[in-house]
Amino acid sequence: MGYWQENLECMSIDELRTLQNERLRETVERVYKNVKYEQDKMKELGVEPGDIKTYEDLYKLPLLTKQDLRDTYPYGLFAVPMDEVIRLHASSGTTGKQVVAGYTQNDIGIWGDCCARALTAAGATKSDFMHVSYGYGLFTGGFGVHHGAEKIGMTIIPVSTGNTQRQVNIIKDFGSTYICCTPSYALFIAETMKEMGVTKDDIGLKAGLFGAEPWTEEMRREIEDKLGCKALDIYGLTEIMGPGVSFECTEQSGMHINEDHFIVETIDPDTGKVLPEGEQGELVFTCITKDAFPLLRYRTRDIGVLKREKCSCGRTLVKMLKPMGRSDDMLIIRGVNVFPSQIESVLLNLGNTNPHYQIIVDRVNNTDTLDINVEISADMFSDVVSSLETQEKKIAGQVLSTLGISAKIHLVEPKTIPRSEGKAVRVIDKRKLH
Ligand code: DLL
Repeated sequence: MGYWQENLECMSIDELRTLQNERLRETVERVYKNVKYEQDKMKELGVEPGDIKTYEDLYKLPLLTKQDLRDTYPYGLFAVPMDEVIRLHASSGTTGKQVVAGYTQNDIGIWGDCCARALTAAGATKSDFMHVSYGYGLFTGGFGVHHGAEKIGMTIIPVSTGNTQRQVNIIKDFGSTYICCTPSYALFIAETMKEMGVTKDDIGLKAGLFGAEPWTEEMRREIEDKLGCKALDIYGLTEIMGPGVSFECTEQSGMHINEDHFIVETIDPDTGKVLPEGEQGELVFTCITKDAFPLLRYRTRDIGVLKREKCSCGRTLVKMLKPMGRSDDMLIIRGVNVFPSQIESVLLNLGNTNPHYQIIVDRVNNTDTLDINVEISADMFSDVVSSLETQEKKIAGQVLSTLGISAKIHLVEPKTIPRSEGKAVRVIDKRKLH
């Protein structure tokens, strides 16, 4: 597989650090000058741009959180005059105000390059057909991948979300060879294909770039098996750029972070202290090439692990392992920390359930309850009806032995759990409503 920008994706660590330091100094200067809010925060800590000489000085800068974005809503952290901003995107967020991101022409160009790297790493060339099922609109998914595919010169099919039967027909008739959507939607497409009598041999997908939500290795295997293509991970967030902050190569062992554009740190989510590279912690990104919205030390809430090692693909960019979830998605159930992705692993490892499940947490008589609704696969459904209870007990046993908490399992009929065209809703925490 080739590279999109070999000189940048494969540079030596010394070259990388030199480039990062230069870009960091320039960005900090510019942000200090143009963003009053950041200047005030730095002054409060007694830090001046001159104190930030290398990436090792980053820890001196204040951390930014979603609250800072809310406090400056909508444009308070923009570093250019609005007439240079040619695009706005936003993420809805479940609580509070949405996050608004702005882009200059140059920012859009860099975004395209980052996504073109991801697509090229997946083997895409200008002869390929790019089926984009991420939403186009304020969500960054559709446009981000689109810009990347356009740079490469792929034949783009900007389907956006919705009307899944039509999506299947398009994949088949238009000859889509690459697809981008959330991993949960990929499985919904696979399910719809089956209902329509379309097999993986009737379509010509080579690979898909799936992201925007956490997903497990087990889910990867399901998608690869059902769609007959390689399933690669792509990560990003509106605040930093959108998709393409990091991407997987065909080694499928973590996502290369575009470090010439973003410096990554991991911090202890409780104390904010920087952790040594390789330790699990909250990912923090600093943008070093963005004009319009260059966040410095933005706390993502995503829990990840960095791996700096020689990758067989030849890229030297540090890799982040699949984020296991967000610290604010972590459930604390009877004192035990649980990520929905851990439950997903247990369920899919059992083999006879579908990757469609919903976790319901509640509090009854001051005790947390955990219920998991999980669909049993259509083929198994008729076989095991008589022994549903045995199956439920078996799954509960696995959950208990793997996660250390007891759960009530409810096996439900195929297609009874709501499907999503975007990010799947995996958890209903009723405790928050009380
Ligand atoms: O989800 C951007 C995106 C679009 C990424 C398409 C990949 C593909 P937001 O809506 O702002 O942006 O949500 C960002 O989604 O902080 C993570 O918690 C989660 N997330 C994104 N990609 C992944 C992934 C887009 N590959 C938030 N694995 C992030 C796990 C992911 N979580």
